[in-house]
Amino acid sequence: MHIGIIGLPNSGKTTIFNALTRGEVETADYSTGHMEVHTAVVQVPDARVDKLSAMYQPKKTNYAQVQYKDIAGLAKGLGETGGLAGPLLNEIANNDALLHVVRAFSNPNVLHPEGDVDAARDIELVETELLLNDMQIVSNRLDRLSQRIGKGGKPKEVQALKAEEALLQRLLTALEDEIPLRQLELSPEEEKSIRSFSFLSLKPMLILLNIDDDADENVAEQFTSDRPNVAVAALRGKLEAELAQMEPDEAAEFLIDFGIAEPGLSRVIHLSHQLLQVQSFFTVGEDEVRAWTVPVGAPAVEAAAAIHTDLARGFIRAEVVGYADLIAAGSMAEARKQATLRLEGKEYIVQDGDIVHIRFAL
Ligand SMILES: Nc1nc2c(ncn2[C@@H]2O[C@H](COP(=O)(O)OP(=O)(O)OP(=O)(O)O)[C@@H](O)[C@H]2O)c(=O)[nH]1
Ligand SMILES: [Mg+2]
Repeated sequence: MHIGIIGLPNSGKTTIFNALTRGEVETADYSTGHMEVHTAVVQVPDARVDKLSAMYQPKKTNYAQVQYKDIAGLAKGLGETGGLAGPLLNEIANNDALLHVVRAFSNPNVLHPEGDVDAARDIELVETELLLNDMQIVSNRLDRLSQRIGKGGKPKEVQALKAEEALLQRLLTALEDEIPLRQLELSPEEEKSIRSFSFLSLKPMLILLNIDDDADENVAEQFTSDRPNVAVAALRGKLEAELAQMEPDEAAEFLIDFGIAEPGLSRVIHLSHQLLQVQSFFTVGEDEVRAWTVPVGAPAVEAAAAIHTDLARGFIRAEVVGYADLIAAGSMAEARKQATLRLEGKEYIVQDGDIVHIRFAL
């Protein structure tokens, strides 16, 4: 799962990035003029993995991973002037979801590019940049399509080009009405056909209000909308960044003192999972206990493919037991006796927390 952190200058993107990545070593840190990108991969905290690992005492324990990219350089007017082109655009486009950091902290010493703090305005401002960027891509493609269609060709090809034109026209109409593409109802085929454009407003977005240390996280409710593929949450960026630097004992005390129910890191990950409609399944053994991420609704054969394409190709059966059932049984052998361990076929819909063992032959 790749998540790109975007937002206006000084909104606290890097602060939030540090909070989320807990001072993990940066795997990339480069600056090209006004663009700067930090990348970090973090393990998804999961108590179930901890428990399975305690049960199996494996050589390796691997949590699911999330990659965060802190992408600086998104300023007002970039989408319009085509400034989102090139490396910056690629950095934003190469993510499964966007984490939009919105300034909601007051600190007068930190300059706001728009002059004052207004979260609702900033949310729209950044959204507009994404829309304008997509509009430009769609218009360019439509121009080229109409030229291609004008030239004629085999009926089948022309038909395909016209179908694409109709779809892109629909997208353009939405964008002109300031409707982000993530709000459209697209069929899986339509989604597939536009995937290569990497539209920014199509990406699920988590809006993260960066609030003051003493502010109430419930402010997020004011902004919560029923817009599809958008979630809103509030995080005390500076506080959470400090928290992320602490030793576990100290951090636990800090959480209680500040009434933080769940550290930002896990909250943001959980929200991202919901937003992206993905879930975890596990593989266990003496060698390795490992969490894997698959879309909600994925069949067993897709879970197999997530592990290795060979497992999907040679898929015979999946041995499956629910997490709670395995813990209740205490071992795979006992789960088998209790018949909570089942044999499932390719079409079985994987459930969150399933422990899966793929039987395969090549
Ligand atoms: N009080 C307060 N200050 C914050 C908070 N988050 C960030 N700041 C301050 O705001 C300034 C900018 O924070 P950054 O995290 O660098 O912001 P940014 O969005 O990465 O900025 P650019 O990369 O320049 O676009 C710093 O001085 C931070 O200390 C917060 O939650 N509360
Ligand atoms: Mg920054």
